[in-house]
Amino acid sequence: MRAEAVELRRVRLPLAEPFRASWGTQHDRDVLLVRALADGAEGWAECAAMNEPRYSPEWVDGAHALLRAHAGSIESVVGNPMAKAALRDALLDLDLRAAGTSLAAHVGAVRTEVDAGVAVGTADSVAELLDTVARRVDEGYRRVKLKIAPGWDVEPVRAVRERFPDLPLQVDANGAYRVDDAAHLVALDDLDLLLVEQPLPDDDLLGHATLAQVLRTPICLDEAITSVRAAKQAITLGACSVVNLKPGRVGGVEEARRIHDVCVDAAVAVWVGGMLATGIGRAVDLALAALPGCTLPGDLSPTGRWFADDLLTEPVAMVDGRLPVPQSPVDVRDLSDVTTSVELVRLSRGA
Ligand code: NPG
Repeated sequence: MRAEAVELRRVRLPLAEPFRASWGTQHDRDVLLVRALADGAEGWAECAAMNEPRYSPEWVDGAHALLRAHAGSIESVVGNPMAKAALRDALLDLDLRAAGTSLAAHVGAVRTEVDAGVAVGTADSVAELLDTVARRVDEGYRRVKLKIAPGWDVEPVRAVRERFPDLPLQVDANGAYRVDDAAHLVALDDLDLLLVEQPLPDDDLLGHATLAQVLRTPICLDEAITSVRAAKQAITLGACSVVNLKPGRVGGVEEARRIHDVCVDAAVAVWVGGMLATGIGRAVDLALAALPGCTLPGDLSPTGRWFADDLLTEPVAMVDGRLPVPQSPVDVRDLSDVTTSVELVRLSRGA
């Protein structure tokens, strides 16, 4: 279906708890929503770009400006995968709604529910970290990921492992180490971790391949996997044996599906990452997590984990540590009370 225009809508949502990453602490999420419009029909997507460009070069104001200026010719734009993903996935949602096909069916989902996993940020003390992890385990999450950074790694992770000997546990460095840290990181090998995620900077594939020779713990890449080509290179170089799939990071759900397929062919395990998604983005994440190659639990939590009051959709609830995979398009509620701006961009070409 040919879209005539896209609505670019910004909503500001307070986070139910602060999000602490190595690059800072965030208290709210300024979300860009894209609504594709055609002949009375609509399609929705959420842009993964964050308030600030600290996880990757994109940020919400940049993605917004890019789509305002280039929505009609997005396929000739270089880079900017999160902005592209938002537009492409809104257009895909428009088509799927019109066809009455669920995204889960479209991508080839093979499960109707998936295991929930949770990411736990750095803490001020090991005691505080243990309390947080205990709370998450009580809530029923089936896997916990701990953020690590130089100065906050082996000791806190060991404490969590000692307190929870059977907990499926993994760590994420968001690129905070250098290959020279290999001798230090090797201590993680005794802690029975599922994987260590993106230990080195996103452009250091060779460093990851070197590290993979030294560590027994499987290396997973996140930031480094920006496309099918990047995935093939990383796998061929031996830079990773696990891949974190995020549709925003790779330019949309179709590229994410292709990366999944490349990983399955190479016997590389896949799981779906999270970027503080509202119910709109979460539905996409859940459909991908139901693919056959997604054999590890994702960073997938109920919507209430990040957004206590301001849900954009029906809440996604966790039951017995699992989340349902949506079988129909999400119902987006009236957003007027959380909208900070809205504009219409006509698509004169392509799209
Ligand atoms: O539950 O959605 C979630 C958050 C999981 O911590 C999480 N994601 O590095 O993967 C990550 C991290 C992240 C969050 C990255 C926001 C970028 C933005």
